[in-house]
Amino acid sequence: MAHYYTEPSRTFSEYLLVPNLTSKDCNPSKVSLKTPIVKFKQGEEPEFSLNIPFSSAVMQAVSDDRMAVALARSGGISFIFGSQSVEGQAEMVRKAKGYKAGFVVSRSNLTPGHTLKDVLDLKERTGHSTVAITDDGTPTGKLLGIVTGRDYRLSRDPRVKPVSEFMTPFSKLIYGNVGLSLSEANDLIWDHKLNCLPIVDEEQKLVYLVFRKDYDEHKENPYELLDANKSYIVGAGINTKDYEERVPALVAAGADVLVIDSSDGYSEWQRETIQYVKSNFKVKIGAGNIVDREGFLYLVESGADFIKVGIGGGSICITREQKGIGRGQASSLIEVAAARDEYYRETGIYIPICSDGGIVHDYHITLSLAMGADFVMMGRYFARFDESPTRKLKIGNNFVKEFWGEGSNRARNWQRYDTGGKQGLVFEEGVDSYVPYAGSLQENLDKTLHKIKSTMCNCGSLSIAELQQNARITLVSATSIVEGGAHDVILKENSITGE
Ligand code: RVP
Repeated sequence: MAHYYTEPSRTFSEYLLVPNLTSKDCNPSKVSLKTPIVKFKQGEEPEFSLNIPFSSAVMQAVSDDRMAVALARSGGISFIFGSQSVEGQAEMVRKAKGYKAGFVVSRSNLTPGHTLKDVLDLKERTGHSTVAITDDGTPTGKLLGIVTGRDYRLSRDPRVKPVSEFMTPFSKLIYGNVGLSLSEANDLIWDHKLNCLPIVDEEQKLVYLVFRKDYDEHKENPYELLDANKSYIVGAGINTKDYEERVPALVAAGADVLVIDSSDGYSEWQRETIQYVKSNFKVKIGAGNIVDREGFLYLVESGADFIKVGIGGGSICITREQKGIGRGQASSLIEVAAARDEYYRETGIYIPICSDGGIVHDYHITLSLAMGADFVMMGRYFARFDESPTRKLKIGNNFVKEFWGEGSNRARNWQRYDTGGKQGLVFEEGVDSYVPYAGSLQENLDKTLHKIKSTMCNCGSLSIAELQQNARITLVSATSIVEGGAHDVILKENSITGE
């Protein structure tokens, strides 16, 4: 006979946190959100931790190299999407790893033979007023000079004037050599009143530009997540089909943490993939998604470094409707967290868990941490920002960003949903949609983090571990959910009704 669960499966919106005593020294500025992302032994430190408990989803519409840089800069991690060619994904990882905070690869380049008109056209196209002049017009050619807006007079200079006649030539440039630290570069910028400092190698080839404003920006990111070489920590998604080609390429490109991206991870395919990675590479690997104790233990015993929880809760996901599998995100998380704690008590090995999908309100993040998640993975949340890889469109009077599921026809990520047999997407498990455009990642993240920290203080907790220990969580009735929003008043236009 089939097994019947006695409790219905529940979502985050069915729960609330009940405040604990808040002591006078418990305030948001003192809260630490540092959290482990890979397994570790009792008494030891995990090899990788996040400074904020956020990861961005393994999705075409969410996690590319730009998102990876933006999120690592704020203390979280992106898992660059795997539903693309091995070369394409490895290139994104390489770009994100190669990005040195404050050091940028020059985006506007010309040769001395170009003209003032070419400079103006390029400025119009890119918006950059600093143009590097190299022998071959590439960002890594031999640096021959720099052109800025101060080098020409639009009222006097003919548009056909060659760049060689008005650029600041290399012999008059202040430049730095490869290996210079950002603060040394900044000293040169200040000492010589520069806006931009080129960095060249021993053959005078251009490597980076350092801009004054980027240094200031860098200083504002105390949480940034860096490896020992001061590159950002970068994650990447893999599947259980082409791992023998994909994993070596991702590791060679510098990926720090991999995750097997699958809608149902309780499978022998995942065990084989984990074992292949563990026996050939040092790179860390997470697995999932699972929704119960059995799935958790199976993947842990297969060697996974962290476990991802959740089936069917994603905003664009229709797996539950299409296949009738899944479980409410809160119920899944509560059961898996209990299994994780039991495993820790028995073995002394702590396995971080990631709650993936179904975060709608900021407080859902705090709830999931309180229920035992070490970090969350979000798609919709990040898709709304400037940094996501999709188009921003105006629909009616509102700006939106495109957002589609990995199981939609648009992404055609059949490997994520494959259970053996026919290779290809036979039916859709995700939709193609829009999400409201919300501006920059940093701005939104700051607000969300503040909310989380302030709720943690209501719960008398200064760290995620304390929250998990101290939290008191109550189920809410359908009528008390109504009570939680604005009710029995006539709302004025532009009132805040949600996030
Ligand atoms: P959300 O944050 O609610 O947008 O959920 C994102 C999650 O949804 C992803 O991390 C993934 O687990 C899941 N997903 C992605 N594509 C699809 C689909 O097409 N069904 N589901």
